[in-house]
Amino acid sequence: MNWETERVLSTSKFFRAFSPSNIALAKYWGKRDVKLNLPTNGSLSVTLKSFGSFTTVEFDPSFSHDRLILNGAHEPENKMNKVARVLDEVRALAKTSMRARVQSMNNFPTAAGLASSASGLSAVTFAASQALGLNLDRAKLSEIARKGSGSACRSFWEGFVEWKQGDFDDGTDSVGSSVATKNHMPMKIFIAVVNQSQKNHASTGGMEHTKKTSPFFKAWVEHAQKQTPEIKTAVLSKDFEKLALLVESNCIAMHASAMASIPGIFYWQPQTLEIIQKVYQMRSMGLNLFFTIDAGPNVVIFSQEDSSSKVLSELNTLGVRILNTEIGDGARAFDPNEWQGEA
Ligand code: 2P0
Repeated sequence: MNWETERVLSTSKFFRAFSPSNIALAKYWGKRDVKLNLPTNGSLSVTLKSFGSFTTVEFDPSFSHDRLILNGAHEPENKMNKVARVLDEVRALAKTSMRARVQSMNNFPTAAGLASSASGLSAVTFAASQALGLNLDRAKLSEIARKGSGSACRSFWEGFVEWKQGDFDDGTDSVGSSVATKNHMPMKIFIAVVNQSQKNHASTGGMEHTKKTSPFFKAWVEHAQKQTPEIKTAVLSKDFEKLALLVESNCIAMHASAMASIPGIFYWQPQTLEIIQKVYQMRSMGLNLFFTIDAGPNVVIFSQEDSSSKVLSELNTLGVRILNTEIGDGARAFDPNEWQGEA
């Protein structure tokens, strides 16, 4: 995509936004309200510096319907649900019925298994609201983005971000907020890319299936409700050792609840376990690191800076692609010259 040559009509309202992906240290896995994406437990994430969605939203009175061009390809209308939900919310606030053209490019490889719905839906929310002249604060942007995709509500802040479970039926108190800045607890982030194919169970369906059929779902929710505040405390007190144990336990409990569904959902592949073993081995060598795994086979490894060069050289012996980044900033405007293609 060439951002310079994209068509912008003289009558249109237009904005470009970059929004980063985020990786949960305390995971979201289960909804108490499917329509509003209200979670069964709070979660806490880290905002990624280098990987996210570069998104333009253009509203024009001449457009007859909403369109989404994702990584250069037109998406069929039946794949527009999440984007349309966000656009409808923004239109209602701006009191307009103009349709939109959304163009979004991810700079991370599709195979990286990063949450493209988190970066994509937060970018659409920010760009659409700015294009229509709404100067919404981050909490309001977070509330709107959550209705598109739950994890998107965490991409508006730098550093460490909490998404509160909330108590209200309308979800207005179930939004993200900043826990700590990106420099609070510096870490290197490595993504070990196990598999090139798309994941076999989309998160939305995977969560519902786990909730309906897994004998461990209730235990997972109780565990997560207890652990999320503990993970927040470990972050605030910069207790890396405690954080490592809690994050790995949270990840394994989430996956165990999904695996016990009927039929089971296995996101892990043999190499996923091999990398977990490698993390344990590196820790026994005195390196400071921990892992987490989202709804796919790839492993995300967080390393303290003093261990990171040794961790990277050990990871490179595994024969899988390793992407690396750091903790970064939340959603913002972008200049088209920033786009450098897929990492
Ligand atoms: C998380 N995941 O906390 C967890 C861990 C995947 C595993 O948030 O249905 O794409 O759109 O609200 O946000 C992925 O879930 O799901 C996710 P929807 P979403 O990062």
